[in-house]
Amino acid sequence: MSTSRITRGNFLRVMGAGAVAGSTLSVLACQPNTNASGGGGGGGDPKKLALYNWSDYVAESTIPGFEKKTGVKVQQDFYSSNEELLAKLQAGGTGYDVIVPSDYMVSIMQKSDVLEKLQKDKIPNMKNLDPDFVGLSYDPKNEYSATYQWGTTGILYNPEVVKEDVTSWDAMWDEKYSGKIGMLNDVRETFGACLKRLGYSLNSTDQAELDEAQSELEKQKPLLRGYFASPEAGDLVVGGDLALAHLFSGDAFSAIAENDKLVYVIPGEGATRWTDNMAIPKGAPNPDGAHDFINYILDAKVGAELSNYTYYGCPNEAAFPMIDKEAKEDESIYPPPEVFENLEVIEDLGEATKDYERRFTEVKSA
Ligand code: N2P
Repeated sequence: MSTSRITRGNFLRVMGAGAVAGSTLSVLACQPNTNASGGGGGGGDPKKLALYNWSDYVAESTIPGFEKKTGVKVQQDFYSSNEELLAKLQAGGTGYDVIVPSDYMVSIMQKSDVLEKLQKDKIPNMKNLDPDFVGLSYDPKNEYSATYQWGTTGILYNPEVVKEDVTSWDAMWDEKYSGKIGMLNDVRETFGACLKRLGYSLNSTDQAELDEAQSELEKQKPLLRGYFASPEAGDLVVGGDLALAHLFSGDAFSAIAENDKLVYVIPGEGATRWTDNMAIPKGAPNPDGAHDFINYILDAKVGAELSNYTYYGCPNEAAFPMIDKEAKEDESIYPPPEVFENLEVIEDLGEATKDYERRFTEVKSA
């Protein structure tokens, strides 16, 4: 297992996006967690912590470091979309202590009453967060969440098959690559990419715009190899099954670590910029351990190790001086202003969420 993710710089290629290299992360042992959760939380084994996270989202040192420091053993399970995480929590009894929802999902979860309020006095390292990542609209007082990492969702492609610079989402609709295109199995991301391609906001609730996006996704579907989870899409590009994949930036960088000819781009029409956050689900068996874990992640050194490994954006101001220079200078991680301005954050659309879900189900079953 390699410890350094950054082996070379291969900077800005297309529309402010570049490619970087690093090593892949081996996923920690994953076993289903079957602890029952009690109503008000607590009551679990204080020496165990259940983390429910996106895959490839901790450094090699992150969990062993916490276990060594606290004597608390961490069990990690994985999900691949915010909607999967929400469904799991709503089904109840997950026994998870810490989860990592994105921006809009923090808002949905808070309204759905599945989150515990954070006890800020137990998270003194909150002060390390960059002010740009504190008090965001989805949780203005950080009552429920603390920022973990941030990144983008774009396109990874193989230039040996796609012999033109990819600058637009149009590439994902190009018949030349029929059968070699993968989109995310993620309602907001996939509708979002399509809405951006059409020049609309990825938070649109305009029925005419959504009808148009749905019809475009239905047209795209026969060209697709499928809808995938992001890490799987990266693997399929590496393995040659896909020429173009819609995926999260860090998963693209993991794929590039295996084949440095691959390129990650943020299409010119714009894309998603997301912020993921640590939160504690209602009924967490070990809320004290959960607060300790959140505080540990927000430590400057731990935060730097995390972002140096995941190759996502570091929201920890105190950690920033320890972020690898190559990463800091990489515009596919920290996009320049003209690219950044084109990125949009997915918002909680309230009732319209159901409309998106119905439409995505229709697309997938078309
Ligand atoms: C981590 C994926 C992060 C997530 N591999 C998207 N919000």
